[in-house]
Amino acid sequence: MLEKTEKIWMDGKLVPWDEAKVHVLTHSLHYGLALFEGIRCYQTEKGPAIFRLPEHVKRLKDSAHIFMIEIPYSEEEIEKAIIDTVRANGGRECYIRPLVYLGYGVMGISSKGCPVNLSIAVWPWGAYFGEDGMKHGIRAKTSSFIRGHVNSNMSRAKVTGSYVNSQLAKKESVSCGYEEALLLDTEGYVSEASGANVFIARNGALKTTPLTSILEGITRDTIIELARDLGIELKEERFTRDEVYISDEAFLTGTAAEVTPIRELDGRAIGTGNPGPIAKKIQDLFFSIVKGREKKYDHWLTYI
Ligand code: PPE
Repeated sequence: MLEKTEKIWMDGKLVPWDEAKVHVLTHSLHYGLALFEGIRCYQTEKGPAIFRLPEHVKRLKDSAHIFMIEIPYSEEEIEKAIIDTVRANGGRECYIRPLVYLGYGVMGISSKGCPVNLSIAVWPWGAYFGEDGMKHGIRAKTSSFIRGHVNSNMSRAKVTGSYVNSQLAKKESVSCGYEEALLLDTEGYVSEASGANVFIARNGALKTTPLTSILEGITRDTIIELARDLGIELKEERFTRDEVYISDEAFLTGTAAEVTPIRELDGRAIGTGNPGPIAKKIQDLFFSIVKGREKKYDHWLTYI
């Protein structure tokens, strides 16, 4: 169950958690178009810090631009509102969820004239797959549902509608006893997980899906930069599900998932069936960075 915090930012005001409500005829509730972000604030020795805040706010703006929706706030105003919300909730470690939605006043698919609203909520959210998944890796299943065509839902946008597909895949995997779904693209190559990007490692080199059918993950971008800095070869190249089967290692990246090893796909152990050395090295560095312990990457943190 969701753990309540105190205040939620709604269109410029911080309102008590229980009063952050919308009308049932809110446009986005009916037609599945809202833009959102997932951001994490970590506790560091220098106080709370938000990881890659400007990049997340820029992606929110870009998502809205793709759908021709004008957010009535600038990027600076949204960043400030996010910081204010975290502060208003005690500056604790949290997951931050900004949501741009089409509000109340217009019905019909053409949302012309519909108000555009922004809300920002924060809540504590530990390891996405639990501490055990983070440490020992998770089991995934290739989904019978595929990721949409690149001209279907617009993969560069973090749009709620795309998560209908994610939910189908996730429910299928979970009901079959797995923790996560691996979705393929329209041509049958690996795309991404229901809520995270995918990396594999073979013979000491990393591969991740190119930016076609996937969300342009900010954690993915982070890991690409870290791999390069660590001198690990990395290719952004399509790969098949059987290449995952015969990989030495595989892992997921995402704001919620952070860096989570995948230990099994479709009943086949990946490598030894335990998190491998590359995944562990990257995971350790990632957590050291978000906790503010790596000077070199401190520019990714907004201390609040
Ligand atoms: N692909 C998808 C489909 C996705 O939803 C996410 C994030 C990513 C890739 C990774 O993106 P990034 O967070 O920028 O590295 N998924 C968000 C929602 C998860 C949820 O269950 O809700 C997240 O991680 O915040």
